[in-house]
Amino acid sequence: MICYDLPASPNARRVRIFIAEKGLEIPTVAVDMAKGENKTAEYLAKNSLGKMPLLELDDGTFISESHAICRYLEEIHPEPPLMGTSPVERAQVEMWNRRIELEILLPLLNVFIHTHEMWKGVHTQIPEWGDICREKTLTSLAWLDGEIAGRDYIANDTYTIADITAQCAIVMGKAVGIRVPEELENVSAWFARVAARPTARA
Ligand SMILES: N[C@@H](CCC(=O)N[C@@H](CS)C(=O)NCC(=O)O)C(=O)O
Repeated sequence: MICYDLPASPNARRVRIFIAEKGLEIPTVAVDMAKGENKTAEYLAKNSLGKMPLLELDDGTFISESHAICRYLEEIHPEPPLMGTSPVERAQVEMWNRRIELEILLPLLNVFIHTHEMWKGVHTQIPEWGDICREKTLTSLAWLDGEIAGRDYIANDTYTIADITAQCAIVMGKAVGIRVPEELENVSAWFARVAARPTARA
């Protein structure tokens, strides 16, 4: 197996942390977006969207989309479970992961894409949209703070992919000056908890 990686990417980081939490060793290839390596014919043949992360299996199958990659790894290496173990748990982890993707990761990505230097000339930037997404992110963090009151982790009482998605989003937020406001005590405590895990810097 090979994992095509983009070191600065929150989505690629989600997969790296997932792999580390599973205790797996999967060789990675860093794709240099600045050099256009993800737009070469060779890479586009592997993933026609030219995005990372991307998992190549030993039989030549390619799996893109960070959640799909994690799902595959969870199926072949169920321990420790990171996506729930019963039908209800699996649904709740999925629900929370989706909520975090849509309510926090997506607006943060938009802040990044529409306001950060790195994306100048790569994607059309609409800074006003970035500002709207910045506000949306802060509203969503306040919502999450209420939701996780009394819980150590986001989806249930164990660490799951929903936590991984949220911690990667928050790490990326720092690059665009968005930090968890101090008054959001539940999110702050949760982030300190997940950031202290040995895998957090994967
Ligand atoms: N939904 C995809 C998103 C993948 C994605 O957008 N990756 C970004 C980095 S975070 C990328 O490779 N962008 C390259 C480009 O847009 O040219 C996932 O979850 O893996």
